[in-house]
Amino acid sequence: MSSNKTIIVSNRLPLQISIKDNSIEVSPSVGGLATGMKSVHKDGNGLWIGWSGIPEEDINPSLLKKVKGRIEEAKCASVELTKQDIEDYYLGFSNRTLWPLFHYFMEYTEFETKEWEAYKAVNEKFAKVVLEHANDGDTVWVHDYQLLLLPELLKNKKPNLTIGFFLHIPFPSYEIFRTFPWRSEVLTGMLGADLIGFHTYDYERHFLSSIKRILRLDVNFNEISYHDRLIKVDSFPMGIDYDKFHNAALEHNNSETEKSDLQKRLDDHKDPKENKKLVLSIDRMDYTKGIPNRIKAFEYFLDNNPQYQEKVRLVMLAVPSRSNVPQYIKLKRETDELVGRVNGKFATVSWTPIWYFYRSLPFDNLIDLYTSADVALITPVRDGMNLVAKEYVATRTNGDGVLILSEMAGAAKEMNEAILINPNSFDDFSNALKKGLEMPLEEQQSRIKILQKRLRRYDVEKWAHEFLSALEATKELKEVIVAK
Ligand code: GDG
Repeated sequence: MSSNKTIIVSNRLPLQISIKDNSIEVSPSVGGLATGMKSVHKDGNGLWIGWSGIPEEDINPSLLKKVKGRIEEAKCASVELTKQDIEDYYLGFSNRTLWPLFHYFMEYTEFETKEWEAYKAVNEKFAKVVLEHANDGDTVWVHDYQLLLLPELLKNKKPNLTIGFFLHIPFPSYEIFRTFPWRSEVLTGMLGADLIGFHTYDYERHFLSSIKRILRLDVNFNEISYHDRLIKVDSFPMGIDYDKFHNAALEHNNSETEKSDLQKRLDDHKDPKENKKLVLSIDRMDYTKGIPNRIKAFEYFLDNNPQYQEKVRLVMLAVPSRSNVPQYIKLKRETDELVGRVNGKFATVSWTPIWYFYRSLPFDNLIDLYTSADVALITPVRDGMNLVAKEYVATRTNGDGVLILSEMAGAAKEMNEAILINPNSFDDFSNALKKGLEMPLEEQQSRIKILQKRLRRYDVEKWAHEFLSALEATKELKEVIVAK
């Protein structure tokens, strides 16, 4: 039996760590990535490397030793980051440069040399920890835009590692990417991987176009020749933990399950006889998610369809995110003002058009929202994939419900049975919402059924498995090249 191991690397470890009065609590975090990786990570030889979420300065050396021990018990290893690293590499270069640039927000993109230097230094910190744990023959799967340089740093030191890289956000078109001062360094950083994966074929195409035009490398279909190596590029649309969401919804709909307070309030507004309906949106509070546009479009809809006033409520959950980056502070202010304006304009004694929550809710409440929504309004202006759209569909255990989805989300590529819209067009928006609210039950059911079938088949475990199988196959490619 091979003793080679698989190492997963991401900016954050899949753990919630809290320290109070010298006592340490470690619990697993429940994000999509952690779920997808569960079987890979639990496997005898699995290891996950990332930042613990606690700045180096906040732990004294003896406590750090204990924390590291606890992290090790969870089959993880931590990369230590200082407050300055977090400021310059994470909040700075990752979230004020790469995130806006890759989501086509040029006006928000800052090019700061100091932050680029910090980004390089932190990628080296990650490389150091990975190299301490990785042996020749091991497989390393690197995740996302915070670690674009890591594949090359690893490959240079240990060419016999098999390295995969997956980008969870869009890869922008060449015309955007060419504006980036460190474009060549980032591309060669990624080329340390043997397999590079994206959510969609379009992101893959954009990446290959930049490889050809910036690095002038030979690209043959989806293979890049680079020095004496062949690098594979492919798309792997990420799925969700379908059973978890579907089963939670079944449990929720069971008449014996006690209703939460939130559920009771949601029920208050729903009344099919009176045509009273709930429309739902859930996102991180991020400018890529199109929140202000959605509120303005909802106002436009109510203005143009007065018969829906007092009938339709938009329940909008915006989860706090990166709330110390200036553009996020501005977005929060704008959202608060717009919600206030629309509610002030239309509200009556018995109806508030927008129910706005700025917080994170526990999983059970998330299920309350998904199962109660007649329509889900998922309208990012740019989004790598968007898992919320998929989770909504998975919870529709009665087969009803309508998904309105932005064409700008990667998920739109696999979810043709949703009502797809251009989120920049208020008319598109308003027509889609009217169509969704009026869609006959049979049509809802036939669309949801097809979507569910697809999501159930290609869930997050399958996604992880397909990526790793394709990565494994690159080893054979390597052997053929060596044999030549
Ligand atoms: C990035 C890319 C890509 C949300 N609110 C609560 C909560 N959530 C969970 C949802 C969902 C997740 O957060 C959000 O995932 P998304 O995919 O929608 O968005 P990003 O965070 O921007 O993720 C994205 C993804 O990476 C994966 O590759 O799809 O395009 O931007 O799972 O359920 N969970 C709980 N409470 C909340 O209040 N418990």
